[in-house]
Amino acid sequence: MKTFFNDQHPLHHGRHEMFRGKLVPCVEVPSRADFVLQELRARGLGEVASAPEVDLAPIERVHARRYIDFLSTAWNEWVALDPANAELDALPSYWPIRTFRSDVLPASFPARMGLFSYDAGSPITSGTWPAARQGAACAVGAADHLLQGGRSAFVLTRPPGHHAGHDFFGGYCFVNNAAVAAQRLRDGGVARVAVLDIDYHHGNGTQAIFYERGDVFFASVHGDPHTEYPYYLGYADERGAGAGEGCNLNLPLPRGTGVARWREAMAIALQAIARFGADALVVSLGVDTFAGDPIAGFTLQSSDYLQVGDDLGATRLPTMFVFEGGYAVAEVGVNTVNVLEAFKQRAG
Ligand code: SP5
Ligand code: ZN
Repeated sequence: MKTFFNDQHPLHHGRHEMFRGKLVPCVEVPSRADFVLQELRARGLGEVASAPEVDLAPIERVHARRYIDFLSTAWNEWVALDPANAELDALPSYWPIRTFRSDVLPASFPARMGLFSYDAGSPITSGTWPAARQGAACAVGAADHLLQGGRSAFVLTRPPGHHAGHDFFGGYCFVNNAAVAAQRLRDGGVARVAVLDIDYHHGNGTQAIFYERGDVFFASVHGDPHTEYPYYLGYADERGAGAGEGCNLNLPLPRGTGVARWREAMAIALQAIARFGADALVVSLGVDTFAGDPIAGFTLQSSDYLQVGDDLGATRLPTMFVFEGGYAVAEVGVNTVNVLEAFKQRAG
């Protein structure tokens, strides 16, 4: 399996996130990706390549121009507010909910920061944009690998992407790598693409991007949003709209769910993807379903990820994996590579 590694990822290095009234150390840290890379190499999973830098066109297929403009200038604008800000992460303080306007782009940078975000847990740092942009380049590289006949690929990048929407960041995500890849596959001639999201948290950004589309199926197994982040999306009654009616499947599960029930849910998602008639599969691979994850609530064990990879390999679809969450840093490499290695063994 060919890995597209984002070697720019350490440029994104948040210091703090807002959590229940306090600034606390970020859980989404650079060492996450380094542990996965180390494990990939130790187990000889295959070639590790970096992606050629791409222009913004494939990102603009998914994200709004004014949002990309915001991301690419955000750090400089943050420091321009006050030179002392160079030592602080940028976090939003104001949000335009419901009866506020979102068509007006305020001149104030803090106002724009709120316009383009939905939480205060996703700091922008000096290197957030170059890291996120290069992550999208890796997603494009992996999609192109499938378009050229490759059977599988892995995008090893951070920051993650599945919470980022058409014009907003949140949930540690800025550019939606899985969505960029799915759209790239469509633009390259793949008629029907499925995105399967198995991160602990619902992939609200990916769902929203494709919600009214009949050409990209979105399925997600995740913690029940009644109690779990991102709270405001990911319920079972969200089934797609317009041309996308029936092309969205949410399988929320309660905190404490173990591997048996979790695998049953993934099997239901895979059946729906087969019925849809997908020609290629993008897996948003978060391993924050692990029992030891510090911010999640399922109880999968490291060995269970071998079974997950085997289940995915049985679909026989050209498949690309995109790294999302997983915050038990010491185990994140083993858990991720267990999925990939078992997939490879099953799929050949
Ligand atoms: C990609 C992904 O997995 N995003 C998850 C975003 C979850 N954000 C909300 C969780 C807040 C917990 N962080 C505070 C940790 C204090 N111990
Ligand atoms: Zn997650």
